[in-house]
Amino acid sequence: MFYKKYINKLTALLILGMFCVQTQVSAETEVRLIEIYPSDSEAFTQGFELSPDTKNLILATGLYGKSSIGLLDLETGEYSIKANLSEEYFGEGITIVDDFIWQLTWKEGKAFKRDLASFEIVDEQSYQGEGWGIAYDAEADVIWMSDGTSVLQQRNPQDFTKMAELEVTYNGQPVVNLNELEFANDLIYANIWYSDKIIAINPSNGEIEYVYDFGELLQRVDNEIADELVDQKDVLNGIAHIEGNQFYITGKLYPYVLEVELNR
Ligand code: DDQ
Ligand code: CA
Repeated sequence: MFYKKYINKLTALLILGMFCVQTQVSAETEVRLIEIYPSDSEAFTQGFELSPDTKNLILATGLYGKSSIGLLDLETGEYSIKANLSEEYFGEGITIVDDFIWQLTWKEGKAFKRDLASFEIVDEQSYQGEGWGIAYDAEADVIWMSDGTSVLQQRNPQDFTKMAELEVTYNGQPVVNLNELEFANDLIYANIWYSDKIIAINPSNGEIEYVYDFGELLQRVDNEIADELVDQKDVLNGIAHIEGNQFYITGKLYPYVLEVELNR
């Protein structure tokens, strides 16, 4: 029958197509668990950073009336709040620049600049749109900021003025909901809201170079810990670079922090 050869051609095309997609997305990555630490399951984590002297793990939380910034002790899982935001602000990402911290707010269009040692507000700047994640590239001396769209904003780390925009894409398609950020290894690492994946973005063209899938690991850890706090946890959100390919990872209302290696 005449259509059979078309079916064969179609099948061949389909297989070829599948192969192309496969080869495009198959950059091999590995998430390797090093250690599990306790955390505060009441912390609605929105920002996560290791201080430059690696002595303090700084955490910032969200929700109206509950937004704060403070230190997380990995030995005990205790989160000690150093400053609270007033209740009209929903706290978002944080990043350290020299001896200060920028802290974003969700829909309030305000970035607070805090002293790294005292956490006191020393300046505040306004921006258009929402604030989600933020990360500092010390080498290029620029800030990267996410706002829930697929476009990252590059900002001046001193006065917060907007310098440029970068559309983030995967195989040419824009990727939205970029959340907590971290700059390391010449890449912008990002959580994606309501995803168990962390992506690594090339800052020169916005292309996602690596995808780290935490789904299986989180399932394994949750099964192991198996208490009700694990069931109450929200979305993966919190990337703090240690050194090389080592990171601390956590999420909103997570009772734990994972130390992992993100290998390519
Ligand atoms: N954002 O962080 C992704 C930008 C916004 C998160 C908003 C989550 C609202 C949750 C409200 C829960 C009330 C218990
Ligand atoms: Ca971070």
